[in-house]
Amino acid sequence: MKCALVIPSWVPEDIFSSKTAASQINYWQPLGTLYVASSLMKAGHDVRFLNGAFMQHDEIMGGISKFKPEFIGIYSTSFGWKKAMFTAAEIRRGGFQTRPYIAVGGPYPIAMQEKCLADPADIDAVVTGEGEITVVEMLGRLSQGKSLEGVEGVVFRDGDRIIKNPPRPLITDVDALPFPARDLLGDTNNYIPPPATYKRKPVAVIMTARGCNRRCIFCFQIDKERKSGVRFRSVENVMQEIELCLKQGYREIKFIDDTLAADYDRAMKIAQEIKRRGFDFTWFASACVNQVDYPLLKAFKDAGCWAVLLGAESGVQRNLNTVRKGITLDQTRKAVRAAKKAGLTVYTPFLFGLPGQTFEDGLESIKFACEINPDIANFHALTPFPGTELYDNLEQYGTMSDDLTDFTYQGAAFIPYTMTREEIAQLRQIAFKKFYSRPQFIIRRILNLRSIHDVKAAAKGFKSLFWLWVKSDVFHRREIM
Ligand code: B12
Repeated sequence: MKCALVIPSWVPEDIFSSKTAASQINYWQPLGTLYVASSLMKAGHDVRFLNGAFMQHDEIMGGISKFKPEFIGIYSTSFGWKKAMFTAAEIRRGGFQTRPYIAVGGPYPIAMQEKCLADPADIDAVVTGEGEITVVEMLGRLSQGKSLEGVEGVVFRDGDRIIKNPPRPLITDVDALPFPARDLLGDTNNYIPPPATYKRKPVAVIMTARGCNRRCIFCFQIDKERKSGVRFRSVENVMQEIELCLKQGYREIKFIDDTLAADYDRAMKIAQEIKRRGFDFTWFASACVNQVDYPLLKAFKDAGCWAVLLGAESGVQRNLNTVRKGITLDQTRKAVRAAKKAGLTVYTPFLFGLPGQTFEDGLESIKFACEINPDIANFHALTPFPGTELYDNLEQYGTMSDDLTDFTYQGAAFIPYTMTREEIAQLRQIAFKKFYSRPQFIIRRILNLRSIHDVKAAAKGFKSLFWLWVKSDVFHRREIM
């Protein structure tokens, strides 16, 4: 069958203040959709990928009318749902000779399931979990004009009935999955992370394991109950994907595992194998602060890793406990120190608007960020994504925006009972200003400039800093353009 996989059109200003978008925008490869694509291609289907991160809506519609797909799969986050529905409605208005079958997938449909089939009836089905096997089975049925009855992991429209099939069990043999179809990406240089978070390009994204066995109340996971823990790919399988990426010309890899160190020995093995095989690429990984130590981080460094993201989230233990982060402040201090000693650039995200967090707690977190002194700190606003414990028990924690386009970590979607929306925006402004205006930070940043790219990244950072000093409401709810 002819299949089009679509990420609806979006622009950075849909998410970020135009004043800071340049230093914040992230274009990691959409791995999930590329996994679905490679499974469809392996099953013999003709697949096109239309990524709205780099295409206007009309271009997407033009691509669809030219290709005339029989099946259209639309990806959606919560932020992207309105755009997904709009895209489906536009396709229906397109009046194609053969009515394409439209299915949606991704974080929002996985969380909302049959609710995604509420009127208007533009969307035919929802893939309610991992899509690789499910979508191939769906097309097997559709190509024979058969019903989707019994296909696990699908909710579908049958006339005016909505049929909800049992969920598809999570894929355990992750080694068996074909590697993501990166060939469908077009110009790979488009897919760059935020300026200060990569060294070389093009940058590939790899996920060496699926899932997380932590229970942070704000984190969306396909495996909501964390019943399957972490599903690891073999080190050999990961090495083969790295090798393929290097053959495809990638020079940097971002490992997007929620934590690459979920299994300490395996993480050490991955680093040692990269070194032993002499793979020439730089890489960036994320890890939980109480899963790493100096020997492991040094092994990362020796294998080409230049930066590590350590999820600090807050500088107040009570706040960390409320969101069940499962770490201590001392573990964060120790991990940041060890990473610096290993010569790695340290990146720590913080969250404001945590349930129970007060404005004073927020100021305490900013103090903590300056104390541990990472190379890069980001200050997000907690977002109650559907499918999370926070979302499911919202009234226990605070209030939520009813505008899905606010679900972007940028500060309008969730307000704890202990703070106001204004205070969250104010804290983010104070945090970025205070952290990035410290003389020691500016001197270190200038002394660490090693390439034109570093200078450009620093320039974008200082431009954002300039606006943070000039404008007092950079993070206040963005006026709808
Ligand atoms: C890579 C990534 C990105 C990339 C690419 C996203 C894209 N597809 O366009 C970039 C950097 C552009 C991005 C941007 C954003 N992201 Co993002 N991102 C991720 C990340 C880190 C990895 C996604 C991934 O590849 N996972 C691995 C694969 C295996 O899982 P998967 O994507 O879920 O895919 C499976 C299923 O969903 C399904 N599936 C996937 N695609 C499709 C498509 C079809 C048609 C079908 C049927 C099925 C299907 O099958 C896949 C294979 O099993 C996730 C976190 C995570 N660990 O998943 C956050 C995540 C998806 N992002 C998130 C958010 C909030 C955003 C932003 C709003 C953030 C921001 N401030 O910029 C924007 C919104 C962009 C948009 N257009 O909606 C949230 C979404 C939560 C929610 N419920 O809405 C997540 C879950 C992070 C989190 N934990 O909070 N993101």
